[in-house]
Amino acid sequence: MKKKTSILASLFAATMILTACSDDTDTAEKTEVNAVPQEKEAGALVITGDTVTEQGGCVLASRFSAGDKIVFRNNVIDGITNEQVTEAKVQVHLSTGEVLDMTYGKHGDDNFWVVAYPVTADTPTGTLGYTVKAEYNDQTGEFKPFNVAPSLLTIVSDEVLQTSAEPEPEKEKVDLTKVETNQKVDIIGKNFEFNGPAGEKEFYVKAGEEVTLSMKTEDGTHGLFVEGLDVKLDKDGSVKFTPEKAGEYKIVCSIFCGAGHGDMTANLVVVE
Ligand SMILES: [Cu+2]
Repeated sequence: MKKKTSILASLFAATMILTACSDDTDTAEKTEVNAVPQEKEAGALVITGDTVTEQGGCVLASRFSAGDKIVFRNNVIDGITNEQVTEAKVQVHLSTGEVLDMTYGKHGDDNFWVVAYPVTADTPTGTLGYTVKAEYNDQTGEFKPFNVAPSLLTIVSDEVLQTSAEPEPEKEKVDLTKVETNQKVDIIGKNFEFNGPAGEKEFYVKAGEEVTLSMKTEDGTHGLFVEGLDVKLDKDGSVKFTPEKAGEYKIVCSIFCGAGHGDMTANLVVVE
């Protein structure tokens, strides 16, 4: 009976994590990713963590389908000092045999270990087992999710997850021959959007002419990446490049910044 109580308590703790994602408010409490504490041995690393879906932002998830990304988040605590270990070998071992290296960094208001695993059409459906293993000096630690169905990761086919999502509204057709272009693109990054100074999300530039792209972040930590052009800014500043081919290039955030990371998009439209 005692054991049952502690499992229930853990599950309750896991549901509390949802509130840990409000990293866009200044008052957000600093909450550790702390879903399922493992047993602690003297001198052993203690690993705690959870999984979230990138598509839905920082929402706890255990069911994923193609196109989504599983984001593993973990704390690795030194069993001797009780401090978070920031330089260690931390890896997610998947039941598919794949091994993912985790990196330590700041996400929203918290620092923890993270790695994202893209689910593709080739990812086998069914249960996806995983173990997080850490090595630091002569300490090691391991984290496994509870071996009960609701705690395990499950890859489901698209149809299963298909919800009655509203179809995206058709974009207004812009006459690209008449559009005003500006080779100076200024983007403001904040939790969780990229905008121009007037709130715009589409930036029109001429092909074959140099573009100066700059980013300034107002809150959060963001990087800027222009898909298809291989242009990026890892921090505030500017970069010059000359787009040769007309087309629409998606601007995305290159740093996993927490809830709403996937919403951070804008468009660079290169016109002839
Ligand atoms: Cu971001």
